[in-house]
Amino acid sequence: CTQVLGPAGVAAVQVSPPQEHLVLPTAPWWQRYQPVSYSIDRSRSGTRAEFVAMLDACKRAGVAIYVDAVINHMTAGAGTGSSGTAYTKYAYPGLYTAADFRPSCSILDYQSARQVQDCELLGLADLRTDVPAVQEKIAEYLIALHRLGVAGFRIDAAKHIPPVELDAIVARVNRAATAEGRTPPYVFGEVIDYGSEAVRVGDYMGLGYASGGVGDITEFKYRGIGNKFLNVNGEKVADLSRFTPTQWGLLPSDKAVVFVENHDTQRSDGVSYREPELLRLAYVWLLGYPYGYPSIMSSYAFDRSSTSGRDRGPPSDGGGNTTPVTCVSRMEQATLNTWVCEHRDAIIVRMINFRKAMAGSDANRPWDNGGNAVAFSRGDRGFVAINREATALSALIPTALAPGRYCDGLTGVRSGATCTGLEVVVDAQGRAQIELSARRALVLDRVTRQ
Ligand code: QV4
Ligand code: CA
Repeated sequence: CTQVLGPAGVAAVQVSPPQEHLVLPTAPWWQRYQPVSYSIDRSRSGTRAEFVAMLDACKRAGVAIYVDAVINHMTAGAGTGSSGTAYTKYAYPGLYTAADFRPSCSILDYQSARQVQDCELLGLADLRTDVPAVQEKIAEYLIALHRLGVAGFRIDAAKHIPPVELDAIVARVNRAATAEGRTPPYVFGEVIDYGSEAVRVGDYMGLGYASGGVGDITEFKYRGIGNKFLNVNGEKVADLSRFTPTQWGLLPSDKAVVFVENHDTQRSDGVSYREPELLRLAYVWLLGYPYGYPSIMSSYAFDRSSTSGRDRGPPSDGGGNTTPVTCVSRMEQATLNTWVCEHRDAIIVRMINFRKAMAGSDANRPWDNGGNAVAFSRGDRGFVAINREATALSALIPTALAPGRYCDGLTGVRSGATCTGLEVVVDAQGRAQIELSARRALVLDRVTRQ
């Protein structure tokens, strides 16, 4: 927060579930998605004091923290949690007893909303989120975090919690915040909806509003942009020049949390640090195009070709505790068990700046080459060009920019008459002569105009 995120202009960071969690000998990353209690005294990331120190440092740097809130379920078995709590699947000392869980059943049919919401996701004990006492315990957990300075929550497995019940929980949190003089937290639900199941993103549209809060939803369909960059199934980058949220059946822009990949999807397929050039270009689109609230997945390197590789937790000590993070200096250098830290990539950081500079401007003047190059303007203030071709691009492209000489925001900075990177001339008709080598992008901002 102090050295990287604050200076880069990052608004917020989503952190891993901080509560007490399941502990297994192999310490897979997903331990943290099986809560044992709502204590934050000890997780694999450290102690409560360390968590609070992080919150304070980030707050000072102007960076908000969003917590991944695992509130649909507890664990799938029995054991001792990361803070030493002994539990069984339906009994968590001082917190939940068997009566707080729904009758056990499996989710077999995603066409049945009732099954999806009232049965056990992955065999995880499903909380009776319809019961006020359970709602209150979950809300107390979130309220305690909010009091500490947590600014928002990702609601894990929101699709598995009936919207009215989730809204009742969020309302408790919002009302407590208002009563105590704090702004209600930002909340967004993880609802995976590719368009073919009973539960839809639209079911969660009003989340938190009745109680004065703000609620968004993850928009997984937008991951489709990754396929354009990977060229899977004949898809190509030029397809994006005709992109509109309605045509893709997406949520309205101001409701959608979007990403190239998240911590789940990055384990199966999708564009990743393994193809750094493509990943950078996908981020130029994600951050350059005005749709949704974008998030950047920051990872450690792992092998996605085997189950044990996919399950592998972050670099840890012998006790399964995450060790302090050291980032590789470039994505290209990532090797097994190192931190990739995509969020530090120079292109991605410059795109964060560009996105902020362009806030409030539309996308217009779409252009493409019919293949793997695309371009568009942002209001009359900016311009984005992406060349994913294996060869150089040379094209005269219409823009909404005023004539002049512009300095590419991805490779250079303007100081007086000098541009330290690529310079682009926009002619009297507003056309830009774009020369981009293979798999490169550029962005122009009118503040660099000479
Ligand atoms: C296994 C079997 C089950 C069996 C169960 C019971 O697969 O069929 O019923 O045992 O014995 C881990 C294991 C998983 C195991 C489960 C319970 O991987 O094999 O089930 O534990 O022991 C993360 C991981 C999961 C992990 C889970 C709990 O991704 O692999 O499961 O944590 O530790 C849907 C949902 C969506 C969800 C997504 C994964 O709609 O909400 O599946 N995404 C979120 C998180 C995700 C997290 C969870 C939800 C659960 O983003 O990271 O799952 O909190 O699409
Ligand atoms: Ca449920």
